[in-house]
Amino acid sequence: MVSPHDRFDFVVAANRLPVDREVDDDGVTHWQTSPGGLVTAMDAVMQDRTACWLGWAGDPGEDVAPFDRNGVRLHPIGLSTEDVRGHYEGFSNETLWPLYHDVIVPPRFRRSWWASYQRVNTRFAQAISEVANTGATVWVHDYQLQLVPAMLRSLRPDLRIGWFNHIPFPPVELFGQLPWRHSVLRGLLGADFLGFQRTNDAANFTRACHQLLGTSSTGDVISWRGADDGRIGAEPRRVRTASVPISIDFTAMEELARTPAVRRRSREIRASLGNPRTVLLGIDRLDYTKGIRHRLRAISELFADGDIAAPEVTLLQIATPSRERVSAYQDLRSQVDGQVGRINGDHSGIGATAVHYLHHAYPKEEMAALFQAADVLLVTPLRDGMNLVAKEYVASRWDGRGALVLSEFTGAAQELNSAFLCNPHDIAGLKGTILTAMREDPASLRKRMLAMRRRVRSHDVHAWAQRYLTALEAAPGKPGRG
Ligand code: GDG
Repeated sequence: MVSPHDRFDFVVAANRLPVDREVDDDGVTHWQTSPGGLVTAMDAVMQDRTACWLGWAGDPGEDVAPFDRNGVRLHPIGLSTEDVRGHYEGFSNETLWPLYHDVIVPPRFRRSWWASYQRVNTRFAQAISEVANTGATVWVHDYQLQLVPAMLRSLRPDLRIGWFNHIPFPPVELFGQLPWRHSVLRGLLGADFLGFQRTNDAANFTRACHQLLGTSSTGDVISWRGADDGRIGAEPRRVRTASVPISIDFTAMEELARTPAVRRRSREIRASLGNPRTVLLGIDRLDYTKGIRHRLRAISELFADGDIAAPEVTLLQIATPSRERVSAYQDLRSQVDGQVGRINGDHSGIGATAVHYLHHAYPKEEMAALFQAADVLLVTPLRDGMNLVAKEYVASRWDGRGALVLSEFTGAAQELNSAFLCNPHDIAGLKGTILTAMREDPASLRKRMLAMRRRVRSHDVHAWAQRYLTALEAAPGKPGRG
C-alpha cells in the first residue's frame, strides 16, 4: 500500500523517472519502463534497501501520485509547461549543456530560465526532504539538479548527499561566463561527495571553487566556509571530489549480442546493405556534441579522394531524434540532412548507397545487431562526458572482431586506449585514422578488442555504482567525520 508518509533509506533524484507516462484513449495512465544504464545500475543498489526515485515524468502536468514498481517507490515531480520550457529546454539544454560542452554552440543566458531552474531545484529538494529517512543516503544526478545538494542540506542536515555529473565540467575560463556561477558552485558544495566522469572534470570543478569562491583544498577534499554551508562552529565543511567513470551492463549486453536472433539479424543487415566489404557505423543522439558533421565531412572527402567507394564501403548513420524543440538541434538536423544528401548525390549509384542515414530510435536488440554488423564504429564527439555507445560496441563484440575509432574528447578515451584514437577537428587526421582502422589486420584488431573488453568487463556499471556509493559513505562531510 502506497502511503505518502513512507520514508526511505536510499533516495535517487534524477531529472527523469526510469519510466515514461503514457495516457491511453480512455485517459488511463500507464507507465512504460525506459531501460537505460542508470536504471540497471540503480536496480542492483536499490535491492535490500527501502528506496525511492524522484524525477520528472517526461511531459508537462500536475504532480502524479507516487507508486511502487519492482519494489522501488517512484515519485513523479510534475513540471508546468513554463518550467519544462524554462528549466529543462531552456536552462538545462540551452544554457548549461552547451556551456559544459566547450561552447560548441553559444549558450543562451536568460534570467527567466534561471528563475525556473531555481524553482524546479527547490521542488526536488523539498520532495526529497519529505521522503528521506533520518540519516538516509541521497544520490542526486546530473546538471539539471545542481542546486539540490545545498538546498537539501539546509532542509535536512542529517542526510548523506552525493551528486554525480554525467556530462563534462568545463574549465573555469568557460564556466566563468555563467552569470549565476557562484550559486551553482554553492549549490554543489552542499554535497558530501561530488562524482565526475574524468579526473579533469573534478579538477576543473575544484579550480572553479578556488578561483570564484576562494575555497582551499587538500588532495581531493575542498574546504568550504560559505554562508549557507551548514557548518558547525568555526570549522569548514569538507567536500570530496573524485572521478568515477560510468559504465554499462557488460554481461547483459554481451548476452544479448550472443542470442541467435541478434546474430541472424546482424547477417540480415549486412545482406540488405549488399554485403559490403566494410560497414562503417555511427550511432548517436542527433546532438551537436557528437561530431556527426565532422565525421560526415571526413567520409565525404574519403569518397571524393577515391579512398573508399560504394558499394564495397558504406556508412550506416543512425541519428536518434533528440531535443527537437530546441533551435540548435533543428539547425543541426538540416545541416546533417544536407550533408548526407550531397554525399549520396555525388558518390552513390543505383544499388550502391554511400551513406544510409536513419533518423529513428531502435530497440536494444537492433542496436546489438547493428554493432555486430559493423566493421568499424565511428565515435567522434567534440566533447562527451563518457559515451556509452563505445562501451556497448565493445561488449557486443564477443567475437573479438570490429574496430573502434574514438575521439580523444570523450570520457571513454581515458579507458579505451586500445581504440583508434582521433581528434575529430583534424579532418585529415580523422580520414587517416578511419583508413588505418579499416586496413588493420584481424589479429591486431582482435588484440585491441580483447584489451578493451577486459577493461569494460572489469569496470561495468555495477562496479561503478558500488565505487560511487563507497566513496559517498566514506566522504568526510561534517567536521569530525572521515
Ligand atoms: C549522457 C552523456 C554519458 C541511443 N540511441 C538509441 C539508444 N541509445 C542509447 C545508447 C546509450 C545511450 O542511449 C546514449 O548514451 P551516451 O553515453 O552515448 O550519450 P548521452 O545520451 O549524451 O548521455 C554521456 C551518459 O550520459 C551516461 O553518463 O556517457 O557522455 O552525454 O546507452 O545505447 N538506445 C536504444 N535505441 C536507440 O535508438 N534502445
